[in-house]
Amino acid sequence: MADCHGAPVAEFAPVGTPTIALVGAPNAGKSTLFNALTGASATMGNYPGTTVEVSRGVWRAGGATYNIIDFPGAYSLDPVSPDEALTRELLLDDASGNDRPDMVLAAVDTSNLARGLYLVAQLVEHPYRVVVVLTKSDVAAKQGLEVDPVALERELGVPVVTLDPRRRDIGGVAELVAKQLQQPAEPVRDTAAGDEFEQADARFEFIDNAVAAATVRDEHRDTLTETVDRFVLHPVWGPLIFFAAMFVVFQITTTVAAPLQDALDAFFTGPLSDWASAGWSVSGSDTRLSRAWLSTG
Ligand SMILES: Nc1nc2c(ncn2[C@@H]2O[C@H](COP(=O)(O)OP(=O)(O)OP(=O)(O)O)[C@@H](O)[C@H]2O)c(=O)[nH]1
Ligand SMILES: [Mg+2]
Repeated sequence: MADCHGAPVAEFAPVGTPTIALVGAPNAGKSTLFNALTGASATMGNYPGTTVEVSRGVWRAGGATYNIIDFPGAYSLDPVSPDEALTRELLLDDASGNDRPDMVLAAVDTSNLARGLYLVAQLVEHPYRVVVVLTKSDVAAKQGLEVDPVALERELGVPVVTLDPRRRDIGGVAELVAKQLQQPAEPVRDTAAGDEFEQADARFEFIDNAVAAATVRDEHRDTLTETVDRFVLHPVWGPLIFFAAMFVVFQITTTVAAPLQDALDAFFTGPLSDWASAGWSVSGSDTRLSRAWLSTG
């Protein structure tokens, strides 16, 4: 929808419209997906009772309409930031008194699969309908990594779809969301017995198995950053590179900067000063005064 100037404006869905929470690790592509789904017609504002800003929009997919809330990035439901606290509060504690979302769309960066799946591993222990959207498969492919969404779906127990939200190719996700909303909201996995550390260990094991089963190609090629890191973070080469870099900086500030400083100094006290005093004398000013002023600087 657009206003009379062609700019997108916020839409409001009728009461009773299903609400979908868009969650995932920071930088997973949530907002890009949100824009693709809603056509960027969003309202921004603090989530009620918090200082955390979220975007809300309406997604029209075929005959269906959904409210979408784009959450800030969260790696897990164990909050270490206000952003993560909001995700937990809304999805689990419901202490804010706001309506619980009917479904969760979890964006997971394929090139950081294990890291992105921790939140999913926690979500499937709760009574939620979850759909996983694998983003950045192009980035993963460049690193030699390819993930099979069907195998991942089998391992996780929730639907998985691969898409590039920048291309707005979102047909697949609409179908999965419509299907999931027909299903009862119930946990897919039991939370492991024991304390929170034992539960976290069980999730890591679950994720490792899922990643191993779903990875169809892993010819990991180092990115430029990883190659540089291998040298500069090396216990022997790292300090040597650091001292070499410091030496170069020191040399630049002394041997290279000193002649430049001298040249600038000579220019200001020589030709520039002569030119300015000549100009002043032509205009009738006191040449001796101006020359004295310029040479003292
Ligand atoms: N190459 C590639 N880039 C993508 C893809 N999806 C999203 N991006 C890019 O990833 C960057 C981060 O995307 P966002 O949508 O802002 O990520 P986010 O999850 O909303 O990030 P936070 O709100 O900070 O948690 C942007 O530059 C996107 O264009 C993808 O499938 N492939
Ligand atoms: Mg975002």
